[in-house]
Amino acid sequence: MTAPQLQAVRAEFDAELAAAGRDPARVEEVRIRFAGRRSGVLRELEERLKGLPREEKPAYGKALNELKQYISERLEQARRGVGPAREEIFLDVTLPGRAPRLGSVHPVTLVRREIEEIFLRMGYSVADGPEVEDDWHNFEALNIPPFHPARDTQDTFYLPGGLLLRTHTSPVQIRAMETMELPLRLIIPGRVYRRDSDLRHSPMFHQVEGLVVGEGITFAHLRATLEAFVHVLFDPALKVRLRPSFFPFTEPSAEVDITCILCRGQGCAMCSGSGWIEILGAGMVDPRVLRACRIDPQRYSGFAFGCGLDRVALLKYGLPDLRLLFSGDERFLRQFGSEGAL
Ligand code: 2U9
Repeated sequence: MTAPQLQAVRAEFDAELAAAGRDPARVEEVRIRFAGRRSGVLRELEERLKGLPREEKPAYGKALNELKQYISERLEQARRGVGPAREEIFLDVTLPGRAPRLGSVHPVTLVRREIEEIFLRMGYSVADGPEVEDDWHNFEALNIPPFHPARDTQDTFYLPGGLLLRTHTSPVQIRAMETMELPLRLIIPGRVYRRDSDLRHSPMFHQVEGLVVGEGITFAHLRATLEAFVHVLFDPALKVRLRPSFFPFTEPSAEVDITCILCRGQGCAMCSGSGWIEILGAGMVDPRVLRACRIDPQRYSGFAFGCGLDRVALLKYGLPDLRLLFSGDERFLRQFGSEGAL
């Protein structure tokens, strides 16, 4: 056995190890065949060393040791699955790194934060309250008598024990008026629930409501506040229109329209040709509501407003279908702000 013959053994080993790939059982077969203690090829070659003429032993011994070292290193690499071939494939340091996937901020959250910011700058506080409510805070104190259609089982999710899922965030304002000192300026964003589900209605949706109570609060304050609000939220060039309306908890009441943000008042499909889009409901807090919260309507007055956050998100981002907001579809959600995702 000469050094070139050892080269041949090495080539044979390389070929078999390459054929074994990353299959641990096949790598083990190669190990046994070449490095097995009893009958491996290396063991056989060691035996032959003994029978060589004296002068040939050093050169052969050295070459055999190198081969043993090589085989043991390559087997170890193969067992760990990091042979040179694998490094060449998987360690291309010129490839761009993989960016970790961050979440994105839901469009309704974006709109809620924006609205909160606008009112915080006007001196308001942000409040919240329970989503499971009692009849008093959700209806009675808001001047919604037992026969009012808003109490119809079609609209309200009733729970055992006389409780219900709040149908608006207004009960939070009732709780605030019952407990907080006057004057107060609050906005309340939150989830509300109604038994309604179609193209434009979801059984859970989001509202933001506002309430100001103090001495000398007038309808002019209401109008100026809502104009400032929609000018910052949408566009300072928008016109704002108040239409007389009715809500049990406000008197007088109004529905608030803005110039259609799609056609700028020309008339289009979004505004049904009218040039106007309804964006808010509002009014002066009904004296009966103030009295229910033990506030003297002779001394104090207040205004309130309400707005559907989901609808604002549809308008602001030009979305075609409310249900997109609740689909959880990542392809949709990924398109929205990812800054400081949490
Ligand atoms: C108190 C007194 C008055 C809140 C108001 C509206 C008018 C209104 C709707 C807008 C779209 C609900 O999400 S929506 O469907 N809201 O039109 N909300 S006034 O008035 C209050 C609230 C609390 C104590």
